[in-house]
Amino acid sequence: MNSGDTIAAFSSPVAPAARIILRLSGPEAIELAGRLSEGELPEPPSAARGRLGVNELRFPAWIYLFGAPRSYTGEDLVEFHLPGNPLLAQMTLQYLLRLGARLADAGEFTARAYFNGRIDLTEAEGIAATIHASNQQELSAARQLMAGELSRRVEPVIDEVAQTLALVEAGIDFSDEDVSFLSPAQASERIAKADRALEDLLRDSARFERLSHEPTFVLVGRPNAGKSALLNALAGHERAIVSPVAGTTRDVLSAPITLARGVIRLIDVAGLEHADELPEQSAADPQAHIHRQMQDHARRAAQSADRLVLLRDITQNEADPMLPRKPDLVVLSKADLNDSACGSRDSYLAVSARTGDGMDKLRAALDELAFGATASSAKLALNARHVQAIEEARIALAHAANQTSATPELLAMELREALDALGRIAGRVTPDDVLGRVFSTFCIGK
Ligand SMILES: Nc1nc2c(ncn2[C@@H]2O[C@H](COP(=O)(O)OP(=O)(O)OP(=O)(O)O)[C@@H](O)[C@H]2O)c(=O)[nH]1
Ligand SMILES: [Mg+2]
Repeated sequence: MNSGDTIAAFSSPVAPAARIILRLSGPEAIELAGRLSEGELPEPPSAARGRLGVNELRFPAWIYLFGAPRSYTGEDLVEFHLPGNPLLAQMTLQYLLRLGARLADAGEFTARAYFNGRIDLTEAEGIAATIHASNQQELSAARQLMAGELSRRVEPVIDEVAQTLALVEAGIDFSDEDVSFLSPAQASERIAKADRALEDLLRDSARFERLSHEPTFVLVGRPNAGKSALLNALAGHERAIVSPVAGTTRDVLSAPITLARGVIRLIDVAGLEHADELPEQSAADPQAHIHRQMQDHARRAAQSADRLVLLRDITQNEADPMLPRKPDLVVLSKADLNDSACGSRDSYLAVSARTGDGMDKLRAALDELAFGATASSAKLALNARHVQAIEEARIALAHAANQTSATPELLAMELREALDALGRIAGRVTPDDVLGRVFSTFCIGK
């Protein structure tokens, strides 16, 4: 990444559309824009409707000029809003590359913004998270990160630890004199306060890794409970075979289900049986072998699911199958066949894949299980890097808390370690490999 270059890339999809956006950033950006433009360009910051000349072609475009350092990247930056023709857009980019611009790497515009001090590392990660967000909750969590919310919450903790460290170091410098800057009790109190703030931060946050994959929901139940019929009804198409024969589903099947706030992956597996119902183990019997494998696969899928949904046939009075853990939701199937003989089952969600009864309620319940209660406020998104830094800081603080009455040098060392870890969150002391990882998750043009 050489910030002396002028880089160019599309920052919108290159597809037939109202506009295609081409970005140019670096020391030559404004000069190159001038060479493309037919007329004189106004001084930045400005927006001008002009005509561009690319090879023999002349066409209108909006040209936005931003002067360093007041731009997204902190450098001279130009945005061309081109007519939405992909061929024309590609020709314009190629032309700029021939004039001396270089094609931007993924995330390079944002990396420049970081290196020029326009944003800190957590804001850069927020931008990446926004690009990759696949549901509303992720989007609002990413927005908060982008807006610098994490840095704002870590900043007071850094101040607290830094002040404590300064007082401890002052005590070391003046150890010959009879002055005390910080009593052990005061040191403990300050350390405990910093640690509490970090604990709160972890508690109030969503782990981005956990949110950012499609949550998996496994449908479990006895054979013939109606699992495959329910999968089909939720998916809106015939994904799985449905039949009155128990043991229809053998493999693990799945379909994406779009709910109000995002997409989950719903997995349908073979009906689970009780251990005593399994056919006699006989190595020679291929049927028994298949049967065991079906049960194994189903149990393994249930074990690794994010959420377990147990389906009970409303017309049967059967014991539930053995499950690897308590189900997150119990649903009664075939509600259309319900008769009063089955007694009151009001406390469970009853649905019918056949008539669609109860399906809206089921969708709402799945949505809540996947994306949290609707009323919950947008959480702050933490990724693995943030969590690791916060946890390292807390370990150092715990060590420091044990050293408040010991030699001040040891206490200072632990506090410095906590400060280092916290500094890494906003990228104050960040090694190159961490930066590489952060920016590699971007797409080109950002
Ligand atoms: N009336 C009614 N019948 C249903 C409903 N859902 C499923 N069935 C019937 O119940 C039988 C079993 O349905 P499946 O979806 O194949 O059940 P399953 O749980 O996938 O069964 P296995 O794959 O064999 O474990 C079929 O005959 C379905 O037509 C429903 O909501 N109402
Ligand atoms: Mg099935």
